[in-house]
Amino acid sequence: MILSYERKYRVRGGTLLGGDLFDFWVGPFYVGFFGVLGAFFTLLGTGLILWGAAIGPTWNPWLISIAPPDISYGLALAPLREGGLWQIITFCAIGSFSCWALREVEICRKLGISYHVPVAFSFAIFAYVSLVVIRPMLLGAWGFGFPYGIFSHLDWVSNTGYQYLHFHYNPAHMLAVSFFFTTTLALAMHGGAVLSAVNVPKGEPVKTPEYEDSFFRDLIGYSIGTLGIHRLGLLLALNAGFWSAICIIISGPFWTRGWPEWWTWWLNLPIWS
Ligand code: BCL
Ligand code: UQ2
Repeated sequence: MILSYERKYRVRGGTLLGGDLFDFWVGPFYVGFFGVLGAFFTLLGTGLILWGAAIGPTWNPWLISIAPPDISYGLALAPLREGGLWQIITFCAIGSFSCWALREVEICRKLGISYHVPVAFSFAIFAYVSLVVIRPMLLGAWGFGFPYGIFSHLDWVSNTGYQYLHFHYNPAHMLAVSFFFTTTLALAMHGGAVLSAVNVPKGEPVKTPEYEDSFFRDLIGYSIGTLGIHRLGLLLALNAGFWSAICIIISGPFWTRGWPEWWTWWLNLPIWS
């Protein structure tokens, strides 16, 4: 189904690759070169996960896992059953996520809007790439990537965390966690503010944004404003993903001991030591 106003926004051009060739829609979906290439990566990657499950020991969805190669393979390619599958699946995943981001860019260009959404998604891609490419390369083996499985990736996070004794002491992890929590606080406040203003008795006009400003000025003497709350939300969310990526990249490549020990510089400041 196509909405009445949609035709107006279905304009030619704005493509980065492929020119007019893939410049069409299938139902509500814009396709584009990156739609076609992305679908290829997605189908191949998903197919390989299914194959990996089929040659594995279980079909229990909680236990299916596709592991990276042993550390002894270093940064070489491994045989398919020895982590090679994981390597191709990782390649497909990055290809698929990148195509998705570039398809977002093409849609932005068609509409003449800015690139905030693809920029935001690229922070999520960065966090994923930090786990399966950047950190493994800095440590010298694909085996440092995390396994693709529900329980197995949880085990990886736990094991990796305890390798540094107490991951809560990782300063970048502290920032990431705080940004995640603040993001949910901001979204809850914003969702609540908007709903409270539009939730009027039947037949009455909804309240204007001035009511939202007034609510927060009455409460805390400050309103960040209707545009401002969205800027803040984006800033908080991007920082959550960014500091997540940093916290794992520095664990191993730049700090090999327990994270509690990192804080000795602070404990040893001449002010109190
Ligand atoms: Mg910790 C990481 C919070 C306790 C060890 N930890 C994280 C971060 C986050 C966090 C800051 C994971 C989010 C992230 O990377 O997003 N940890 C957190 C909290 C606590 C906590 C809140 C808590 O105690 C309350 N952590 C602990 C304990 C340690 C510990 C103390 C274990 C014992 N923690 C670790 C380790 C790691 C973390 C080790 C990490 O490696 C991880 C991290 O920082 O990773 C970067 C970023 C988002 C992504 C990576 C998602 C990317 C999405 C991609 C691009 C798109 C996917 C598309 C999808 C496949 C499509 C689906 C299709 C549709 C369904 C149709
Ligand atoms: C606001 C505003 C909105 C909002 C919200 C606020 C009218 C509809 C939630 C209030 C936000 C503030 C005071 C910032 C809070 C700071 C952090 C770090 C959570 O003023 O303008 O628009 O939704």
